[in-house]
Amino acid sequence: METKINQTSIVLVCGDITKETTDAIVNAANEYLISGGGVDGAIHDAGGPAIMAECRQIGGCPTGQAVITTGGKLAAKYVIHTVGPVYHGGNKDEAELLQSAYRNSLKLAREKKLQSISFPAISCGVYGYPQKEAAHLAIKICIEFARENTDIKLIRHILFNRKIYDIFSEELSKLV
Ligand code: AR6
Repeated sequence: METKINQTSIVLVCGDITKETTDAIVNAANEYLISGGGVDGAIHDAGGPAIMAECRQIGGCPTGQAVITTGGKLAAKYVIHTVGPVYHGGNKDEAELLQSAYRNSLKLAREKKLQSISFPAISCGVYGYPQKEAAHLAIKICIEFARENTDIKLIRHILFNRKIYDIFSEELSKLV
């Protein structure tokens, strides 16, 4: 599924983010930047140890913030590591922190003059965010960013299975 906001295409696909060829892929990391499971483990496995070495140098990343490393052996030149919130029921600023994770990743990509970026469904795995609400916020932030900034031409959301792809598609249809 695809839509265009100003000069930015927003695309949803089912797939594996480690195969993406956008300038950057986003990692759903943890605050310690220590490789865990899920998409984080897959990115470090595919990208090789250089990414972890850079993460150690950086030292950590607070929830809602983003940092950047090179892409190691990945096709993407950069990995933007962001930390989504752990979902604790919705009253712990989770929505604001999830939006910040998307917004700060996009800002970092813009600062680095990147033109394309791929996101996984941040916080939608181990961190337990309700997927429909997470999808709504993810798409909303990307649409807002595309309305205000024209430098990133392509934002891809890489959804790991059909179920979450359908959830993101429904939210995208509602928001455009
Ligand atoms: N490509 C795209 N999406 C993927 C891939 C992949 N290769 N692998 C998994 N997903 P999660 P979180 C999906 O748990 O909830 C890690 O241990 C997955 O199906 O990776 O933000 C970190 O170190 C789900 O829809 O991230 C943190 O400790 C989505 O990616 C913690 O997990 C996010 O699931 C972060 O948890």
